[in-house]
Order: sequence, then structure tokens, then C-alpha cells
Amino acid sequence: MNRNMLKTLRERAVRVLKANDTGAYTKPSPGLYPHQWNWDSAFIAIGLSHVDEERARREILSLFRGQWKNGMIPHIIFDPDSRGYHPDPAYWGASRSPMAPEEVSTSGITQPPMLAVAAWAVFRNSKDREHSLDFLRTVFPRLKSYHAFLHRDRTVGDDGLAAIVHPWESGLDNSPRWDEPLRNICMDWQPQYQRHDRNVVPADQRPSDDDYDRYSYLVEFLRSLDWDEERVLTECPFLVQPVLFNVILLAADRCLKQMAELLGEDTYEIDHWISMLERGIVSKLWDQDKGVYTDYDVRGQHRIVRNTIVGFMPLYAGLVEAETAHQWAKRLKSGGEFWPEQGHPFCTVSVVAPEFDPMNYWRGPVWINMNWFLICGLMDSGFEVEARQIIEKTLTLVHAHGYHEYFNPFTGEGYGGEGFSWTASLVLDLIDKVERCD
Ligand code: 2M8
Repeated sequence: MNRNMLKTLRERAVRVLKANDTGAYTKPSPGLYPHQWNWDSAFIAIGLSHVDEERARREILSLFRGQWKNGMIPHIIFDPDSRGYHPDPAYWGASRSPMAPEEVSTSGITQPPMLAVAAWAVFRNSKDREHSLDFLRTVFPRLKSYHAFLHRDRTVGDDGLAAIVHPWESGLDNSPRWDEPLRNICMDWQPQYQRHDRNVVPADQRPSDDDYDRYSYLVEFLRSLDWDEERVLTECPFLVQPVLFNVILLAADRCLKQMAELLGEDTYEIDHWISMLERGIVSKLWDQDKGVYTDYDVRGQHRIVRNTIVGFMPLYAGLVEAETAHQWAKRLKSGGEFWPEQGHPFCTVSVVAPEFDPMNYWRGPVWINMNWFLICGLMDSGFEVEARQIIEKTLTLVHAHGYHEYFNPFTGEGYGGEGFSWTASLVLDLIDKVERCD
């Protein structure tokens, strides 16, 4: 990749992040997402660590403003001055829970726990050793309490896997993986709400009305339980153990363990979480017939078999044997399923799957964070050449089409929110990876 291109990409990425910066945290894309999101801030901090480490630390610290007394870090912390997002704080009614923080308004659910991964990356990329060690000392107990919440309040049975209670907790909201568990919800009432997202983004790029009815119904249902986690787990009609969420939790547990070792903290509990999760993912989510990983629908009591990019995500946590990793690397590259000929890697849903839609949100388009997970996984598994090729393709896509939320895998056209923060921040991280390889 030529230096000028990398320079331009870096400058533009920094500009996007500055434009979305509120000082304490960065909005994902202020028009569409005018508040702070959990895993967005984690991705953002990873990118910021390459340009401004103090600001990267602040991005992470800002998320703890919203931490609940049971350890949960909510998926949204609301900006009191921003309107025009559904569901708003009143609709969530999070304050009905005695666990919710008093000073800020938040949602009542969480998101994939990328935070410890980000905190560890920020620490490792830091040049200011003293401040970054102080930072680790501050975040460690809070992160541990977040992970304890997930391992304690979000596990069902004894398989060690964390369960989610809303598709928004998966981060891949309208993925075809949730179609069936969502349709199986019997809605006892019609939720009352108004969508705002389609004032900003065309309808064919966003979830359907039926999806939104079910998302909103679930929020109303969980609100009616006053967000009592015990009741949430036993009564919520949507309960799923997702591959990606658990793979991220495992990677994050491992980062937490490294922090503990560095700080001289006991690792007994974390070691237990790690071994339970490793076993749970491999024994429950591996689909021998399909040769990929699947999610598990706890309410329906069966695996969710859909042909999406998520099936390959255990590469990110190094859970895949060399032979399988080799086959996957080949499958991802050839056959046009996830990487169309003349097009851009990776489709979030296989091109041959009936649900594939190149324009609609999590139902086909390329997302930079999904590419990033696979790039990291390929690199860690020794597939440097393949990883490098995907980095180049990803950076070329953003260079040609801009910092969009997601992209058409055939044409590269950008969709969704404009000036999207995690696209910008992960571009910064990919540039760093390229420069390290050179
Ligand atoms: C999208 O989700 C939010 C709800 O959380 C929405 O559609 O309103 C998802 O892509 C999610 O993964 C992301 O964190 C969020 C903000 O970028 O937007």
C-alpha cells in the first residue's frame, strides 16, 4: 500500500473521530446514533490509542459512568441534550431498577463485552507507562465486576456460556440468526413507539417494521420486570447464546487475566471463567455438519443454523485447530460466498443464503469490525499473508468510498450512518498493523 494513501486514510479517520467527539466520549454517528454506545466506544478507544493515548483512556473511562450496581455496562448511555432516538430514556425506564445509576440515563441491556480487550490494547499501545498503569489499576475492578455480571447473571445451566436477552445485545441487530427466535415471540400487546432511524437512513438499509415491533416489545417486556435480572433470565421470551458475544467474552476474560497478573491480583475466578467458556463454546456451539460455529436458541432448545460470517468468528479467540483454520481461510477467500469476485470481503451473510441482501444492515453488507475480527484471528493463527490481503482490501474500500457504517460487497457503495466512528477507528488500527508488518 502506498504511503500517500495511508496518510490520507489516517488524516480522514482522525477528522471523522474529531467531528463525533463530545470531549468525554465519541458518538458513533451523531445523526443516526446521538448517544454513547458500549462496544462502539471500545472500538473507538483502540483506534484512538494510536493517535492520542490520553483521549483513548478517557473514552474507556467514560463508559463506567453508566455502570450499574450489579456490574452491567449498559449498551447506551444517553446524552441528555440529544433527542430523536428511539427508544429514549423514558421508554427504557431503566431507573425502575435499583441497580441503575442515578447520575446518568442508560438503556437496560448490554452489548458484546469488548471493553477489556480495548482497555488492554490501550495499555499496550501506550508510551506513557505511569499513566497507563494507573489507568489499568482504575479499570481492572470495574471490568471484573462487569465480567462477573455476565458470568453470574447471564448464564443458564452449567455450560458457562453467556446468554443475551435482546438482539441489540448481540451488536448484529437484524442478523438472520435472530429471525426465528424473534418470530417465535408471542406479542401479548402492540408496542407503542415511533421510529426515527428512517428519517436519517433509507428504509431499505434498516431493519423492518416487524423487527422494530419485536425489539420494542422486548424493551417494554423487560421494563415491566423492572429489569430484575433473575426474572429477565427466567421470563424473557428471547434468550440466545451467541457465538460472537461469547468469543468476545473469552478474549476479554483473557485480557482481564493479563491485567490481573500484571497488577498482582488473584486470577482464580478469571481462570475458572476462561476454562468454562472455552469448553462451552467448543462443545455446544460447534456444528460438525456445517463445519462452522452456530448460536444456540435457549428458548427453542436448538442450534440456530444460518450461513453468516459469524460462524467463523472463533478464529478471533484462537479456538480453531490448524486444519480447520486452513480450510476456513480458503473458504473465506474463494467460492464467492463471503468475498464476491471483483467485490469486497466480507459479506456478513453468505451470498448464497436466501436472506442475503447487499444493502440491508446486518443482512449482507461489509462491516469493518467484522473484517477486523477475522484479520486479528488470521494474524494470530499464522495466516499473515491472507490477513495482509484483507487489510489492503478493507483499507482500499474505505479509501474509495468513505467512512460509512457499512458497504455494498459488490459495488463498495456506502450505507447507513455517515462518518461512522468505528470505521474510522479500526482503519487507524489496521494502518498500524500494516506499518508493523513493513
Ligand atoms: C446499531 O444498533 C443500534 C441499537 O443498539 C440501532 O440500530 O439503533 C448496531 O449496529 C450496534 O452494533 C451499534 O453498536 C449501534 C451504534 O453504532 O448501532
